[in-house]
Amino acid sequence: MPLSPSAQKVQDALHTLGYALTVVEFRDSTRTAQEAAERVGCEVGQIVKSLIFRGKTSGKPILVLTSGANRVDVKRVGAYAGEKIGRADPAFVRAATGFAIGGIPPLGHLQPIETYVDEDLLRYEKIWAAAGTPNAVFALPASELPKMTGGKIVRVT
Ligand code: 5CA
Repeated sequence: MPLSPSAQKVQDALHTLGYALTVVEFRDSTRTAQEAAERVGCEVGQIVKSLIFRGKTSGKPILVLTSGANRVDVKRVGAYAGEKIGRADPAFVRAATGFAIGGIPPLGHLQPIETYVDEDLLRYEKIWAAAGTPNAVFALPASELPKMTGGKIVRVT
């Protein structure tokens, strides 16, 4: 089965960056971390949640790549960003990334986005991230995520 256009965009971005990683698209939903973990058969903590926040002063997007087992502390991440941050609405998320909520990938966005990587993800050897649609994911070695995204490794909880 060919990938849907948004999943193909992520596959192309991976190949362009030189990663031999493969996007997998499922018939059933991988919209939530729980569903994604069920589809691929891993712990929910091994799922990368790609969450877009908005700087309350700058208005710029901020991407937090967090373990599916964690809840982001917005005060903590705001301190790293140097301003208060809040959850972004779906239209802002799409404008910043080119993708819809539920399929936001960690890379391949319309613009470079300031990125933070949850240190807890690095406890795992293999992790899975969304790949452009609410049915698509790709597996990667956790150690590759910071380099792949230009993200800063931080505690987010
Ligand atoms: N495909 C899965 C696993 S990789 C996935 O994308 N998970 S996620 O956590 O990265 O994306 C879903 C997240 O989007 C939810 O945890 C929630 O924080 C956020 N979200 C869901 N609905 C909205 C909404 N209406 N506005 C803003 N954020 C939302």
